[in-house]
Amino acid sequence: MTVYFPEVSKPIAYEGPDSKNPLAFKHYNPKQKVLGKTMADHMRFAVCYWHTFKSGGADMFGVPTMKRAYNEADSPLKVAEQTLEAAFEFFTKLGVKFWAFHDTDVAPEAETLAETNKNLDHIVKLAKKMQQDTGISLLWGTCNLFSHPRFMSGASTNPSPDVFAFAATKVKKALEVTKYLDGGGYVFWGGREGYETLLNTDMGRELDHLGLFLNMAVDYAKKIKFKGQFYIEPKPKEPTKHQYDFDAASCYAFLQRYKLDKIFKMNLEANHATLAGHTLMHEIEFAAANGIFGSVDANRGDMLLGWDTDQFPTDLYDTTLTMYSILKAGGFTTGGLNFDAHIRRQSVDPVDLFHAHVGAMDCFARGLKIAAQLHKDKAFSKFIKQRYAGWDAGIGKQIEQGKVGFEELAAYTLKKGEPKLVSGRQELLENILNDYLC
Ligand code: XLS
Ligand code: CA
Ligand code: CA
Repeated sequence: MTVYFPEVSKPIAYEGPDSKNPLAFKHYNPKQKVLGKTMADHMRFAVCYWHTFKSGGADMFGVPTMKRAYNEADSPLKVAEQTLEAAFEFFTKLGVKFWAFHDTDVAPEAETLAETNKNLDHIVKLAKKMQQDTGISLLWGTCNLFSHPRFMSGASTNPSPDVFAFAATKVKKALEVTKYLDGGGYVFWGGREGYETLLNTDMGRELDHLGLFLNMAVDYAKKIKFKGQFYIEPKPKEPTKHQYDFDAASCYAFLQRYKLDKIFKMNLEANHATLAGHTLMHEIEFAAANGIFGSVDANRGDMLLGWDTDQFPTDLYDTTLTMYSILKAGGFTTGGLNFDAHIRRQSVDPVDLFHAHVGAMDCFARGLKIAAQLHKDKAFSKFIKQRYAGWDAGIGKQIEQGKVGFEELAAYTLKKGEPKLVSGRQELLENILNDYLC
């Protein structure tokens, strides 16, 4: 069997914080228990197929920079087979238990959809065997409804019903494939479900079509007995100027309107939160507060750039706060941390893929340990509890219990007078966070 990553001869091991080996974990010890659960179970790391194996460093100004042995073959199907082998070698050496892919990442598109589906069937059969042999599972499957020119004006929100039908046909197949691979979930990212200009767009009609489409997907999943979790992935812009699934809050409003809020959860991406003017922590806490927190695409943007750079997460401040909110939300059930990130154009060597993933996993492991300590010590929750204590008794309790209305509150206020100013202690809390980080 061909070895595609000879630079890494054995699985990446945990060597502890003093190790100087760049290809070892210094903090991620999969079996180590944190708050009663192993690190592996807390984080459920997944490698994403599209960035890690299919993006070759191309950008708008230049062709791919990265050469990969698995791309050398005389037919696209052979390339797909080799890439799959390389992917499972990579997952195994890295020690992750999950992967994620779009239909078009794993199998080549042919002249007709029927032939494309044949390619897909061939590849997923091989993938099923590799999953069985390695114990690696599919975190979620999805369908690419944005790259082909037919989807230039959207998929389910396309002005043409023929494109809607085409997209439905592709999602039908992707759901079957995800079920076949025992996928734990299925993601809908609305790649081009949005608009460039309202001058040519019937927004209300497009939203109705998106709602119809997702309901059809739910019906079909029931029919084929696909039990995985459905996720919707917010992103405010790019590729379209405005995307309907803008952020967790707008997705939640949409899901409620189309009676999907009990079925879908959120797949939240760090970089998308940034683009929406939020933090990932905000998105997770909003989702958790509304019972729709599901999974995370772990990456980061660049605060100096306004686009989706999909970089590997290496900022300890971010990973700590992400893990803090995930722990607060009760942790993952079906979801996980999927590295929806790609190495930079200049990181041309296959070993750079390992450096990126090892560093990101370690950064999350450190974040988890710090976040767990913050929770254990109630570093912030003690303060928050105290801050809202007024609601646990007296007038606060009466308001929460619906026992008083405007008249009672007016009588109360006129008697009590001006409320006392209470410090929010932001600077103190930020200092406490820094104390835990260092
Ligand atoms: C693109 C999205 C995409 C989804 C899956 O910005 O992040 O990769 O995660 O379709
Ligand atoms: Ca994503
Ligand atoms: Ca992204």
